[in-house]
Amino acid sequence: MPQFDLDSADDRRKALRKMLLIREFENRVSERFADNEIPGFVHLSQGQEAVAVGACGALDDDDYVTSTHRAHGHSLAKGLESDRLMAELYGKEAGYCGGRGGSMHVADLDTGMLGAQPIVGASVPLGTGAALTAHLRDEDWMAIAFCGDGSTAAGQVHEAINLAATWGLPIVFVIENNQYSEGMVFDEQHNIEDLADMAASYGIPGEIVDGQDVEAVNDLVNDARDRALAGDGPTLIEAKTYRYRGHFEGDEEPYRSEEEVEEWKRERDPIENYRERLLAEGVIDEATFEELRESVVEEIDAAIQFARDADEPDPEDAYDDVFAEPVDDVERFHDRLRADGGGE
Ligand SMILES: Cc1ncc(C[n+]2csc(CCOP(=O)(O)OP(=O)(O)O)c2C)c(N)n1
Ligand SMILES: [Mg+2]
Repeated sequence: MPQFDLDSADDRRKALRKMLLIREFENRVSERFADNEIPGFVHLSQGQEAVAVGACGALDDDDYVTSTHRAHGHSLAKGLESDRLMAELYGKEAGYCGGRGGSMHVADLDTGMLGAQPIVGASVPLGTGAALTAHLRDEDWMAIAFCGDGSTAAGQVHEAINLAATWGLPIVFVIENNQYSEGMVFDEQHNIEDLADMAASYGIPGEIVDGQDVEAVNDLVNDARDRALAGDGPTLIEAKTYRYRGHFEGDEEPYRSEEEVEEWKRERDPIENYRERLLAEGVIDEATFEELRESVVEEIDAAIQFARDADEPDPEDAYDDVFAEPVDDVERFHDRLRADGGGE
């Protein structure tokens, strides 16, 4: 069953809270990073919350997602807990990857989060591999591969989408078009206006959605998931969105104006717009909204405290989890591929 049914008032409040949680998580990460409390490198997604929450809200617990270097929103939206995610960013043992991964490598197989991928484009073949697993095992789950607009100029993205389309795999490709790839503006990198048009070259449906509208994203991904599970193959969705922060924390952003950023915040903010809609439709009142806001602040206060108090990893364990166990049913996969006419 999908995480959210956005016909239900309760689930609409949950979707709003989840977007607020992601916003608060990242605002606080930005502060803690500036204070040198969080090591490494962080990429934030404020402004893009409706894509993560709308898309992951259409998924069942058994479904998987793969993500990019900008993964906090996808991780929280899929169901990772804010405290263990924060601890991972702090490099602590209690983090999802024992503090070895940090912001750009967080993964939790139990929650269906197959991993943030700092190699641009890598989320797409990884998600396609997950979908191939579901297909070969005849299992009833699917995957979403999130990727950025910039990643669609990378070869592995096309190779993977082509295979997924040709083999009819149960996957939805969600391109978050936030209009920038590091400091490169969209039209310096692409000769088409809408990345959804790429879908025609693979013979799969391509859809454009307002990435600032959580319910529109959710509707479209719900339909695409149904197609995937019915054996009708992948869908490519382009969500038009915008990131408020620089490419990374510390980016001086010479490639865009402050006015542009302010206009998106003022006119197109996914949380403010959803708040107004739910107020207008009587799903929340101001007091309920305040309670939701306070509850996410409390949750993130606790997550930061948890991360600060957690132990450092033991250097003795540095080589644990480096090598994977062999997959025991690899022979069974070979048999199935041979029966399908390939895989020698
Ligand atoms: C293969 C590869 N090339 C280059 C980089 C450096 N790099 C990191 S993020 C990024 C831009 C990605 O843009 P996009 O896919 O639009 O994602 P966004 O940052 O906008 O979320 C680049 C070029 C990388 N990490 N991996
Ligand atoms: Mg981008």
